[in-house]
Amino acid sequence: MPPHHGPHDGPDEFTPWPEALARTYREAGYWQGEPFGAWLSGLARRYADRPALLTPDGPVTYRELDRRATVQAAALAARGLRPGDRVTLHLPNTPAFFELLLGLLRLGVRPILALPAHREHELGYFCAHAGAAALVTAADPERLALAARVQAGLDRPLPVIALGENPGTWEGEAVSFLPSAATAPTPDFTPPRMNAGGVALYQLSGGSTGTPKLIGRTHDDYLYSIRASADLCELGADTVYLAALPLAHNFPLTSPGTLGALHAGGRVMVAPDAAPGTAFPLIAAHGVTHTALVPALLQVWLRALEGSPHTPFPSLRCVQVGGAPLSPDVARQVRPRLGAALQQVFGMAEGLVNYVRPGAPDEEALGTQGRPISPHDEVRIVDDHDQPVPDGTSGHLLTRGPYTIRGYFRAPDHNARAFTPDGFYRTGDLVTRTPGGALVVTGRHKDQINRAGEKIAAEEIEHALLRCPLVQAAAVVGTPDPWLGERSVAFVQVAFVEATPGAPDLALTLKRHLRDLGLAAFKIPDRIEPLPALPRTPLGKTDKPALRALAAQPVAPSTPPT
Ligand code: OOB
Repeated sequence: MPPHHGPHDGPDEFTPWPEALARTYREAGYWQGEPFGAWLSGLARRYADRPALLTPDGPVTYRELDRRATVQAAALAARGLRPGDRVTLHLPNTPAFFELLLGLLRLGVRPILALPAHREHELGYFCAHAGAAALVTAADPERLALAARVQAGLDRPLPVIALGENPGTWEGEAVSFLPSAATAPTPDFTPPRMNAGGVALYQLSGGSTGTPKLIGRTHDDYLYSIRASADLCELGADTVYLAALPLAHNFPLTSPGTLGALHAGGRVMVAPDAAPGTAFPLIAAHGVTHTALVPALLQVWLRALEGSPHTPFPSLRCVQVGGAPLSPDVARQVRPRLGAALQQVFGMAEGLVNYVRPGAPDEEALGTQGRPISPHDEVRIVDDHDQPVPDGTSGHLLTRGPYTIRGYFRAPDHNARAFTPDGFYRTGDLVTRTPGGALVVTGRHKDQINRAGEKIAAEEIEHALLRCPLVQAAAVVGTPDPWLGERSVAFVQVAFVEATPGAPDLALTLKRHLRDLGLAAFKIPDRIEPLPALPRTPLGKTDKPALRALAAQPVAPSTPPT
């Protein structure tokens, strides 16, 4: 019988794998029919009184983490959340993230994993698009003010559930404060029965379209990627994993990330941010063995260690780097400066994750982005007509497999373009395959900017710019940057430019416009340049290659429009 996905899942909401493949994945032992709640109970039995989380208030054992998840599941149920509901989860990097995430998963409520940098533009969209039953956030004044703005922007009531004490600054409507589970008594709560083939949570697509896409990951597929990643990365009970990147992102969450470290019986330490001044003392104090960084942060770490005579962290074994292209020059510095092995990771929230295998020769470790997790990950490298290219030639990466989605949530038109008829996901990445079978990312075909690992869909920013009455046309492109990988440049054709002395500069006006719309700060273009008209292709589309060339010039011409 095909798996049941949940009370709200129509065909636009979840695209199942074909039954024959689903059977293969079950028979191979990838999909174990175990939902997250049962997985967590299993960890609590297996690792019992061992520390799971290292927190400023002391260690939290596996048994205690399991208990706290139950406390929160019961508390969330008492606030009216029901299995199958969707909520937007917007939390900072704190250990309490795990009691809430695991509490929601145990209750069968599906969190949309928003990033800390998201603001009312993104959070409002997720809540509206997904018909969220609540916005779950932290009870700090800044997040509460943001939650009130999200509520105000929606045309239906949105309950807010805020973790922590009421700071007395609430300005919105229905809010309920959720005490920390640490001191709460264990409730009498029986978790609902759940189908592991159903959606557990929603990851977010980096995307290339006007609106972000939601990625429904099932208990079965997500747990498979976590277990397989933890095994492949050789995590064990002696692993101490430092989460320095935003906890909700797929890389630090599951590749193998915090959940992989927990699966292996290791310890997880959460850094509030990834600055050397924050992360370095934690690595030293807690004997961190593994961490994950994007290339831009790796460069910040390496710079902070410049001139240091010896490697500073005897415990550190492996630094994973992924999310954006890593230059071989920077890659080469990891071992001598950090005293740890470099592991490149090339993954995506939609599924497929590639790892350089531990112990791989330097040539592969420094110069490739690894190989897929699973023998059942199917990878096709094709030309513009979907025809396979010979090995060693760059082409579009298409993929399907036991943990790669078959369709985004409520996006039928986009799905028709983003997936082939036989279910391969068009990643938008250009890659080659080495004779040894490893993938090398050579470029990108999607209209996206990868700014320090944070993905910006050009179209989303273009739409936002067009909402300013001054703007007649807008195009956003990336331009290479030695530190961030890429910076974003917006070219705009404007109705007029105020040349009055003292009048606000156009770039400042437009940046303020974007901020006022509530866009995440990383999406605000680094540069905004007026052009008399945007260059067009013969077909009348914006000529982005021409704009990229323009953006890469040392000083882009800023001729006033006519
Ligand atoms: C990870 O996930 P997303 O969804 O934020 O971004 C995916 C995209 C990829 O399609 C690719 O364009 C880029 O990010 N990317 C890389 C890369 N890793 C990701 N580009 C070059 N080299 C790499 N190593 O970024 C993500 C998810 C799980 C694990 C690691 C990264």
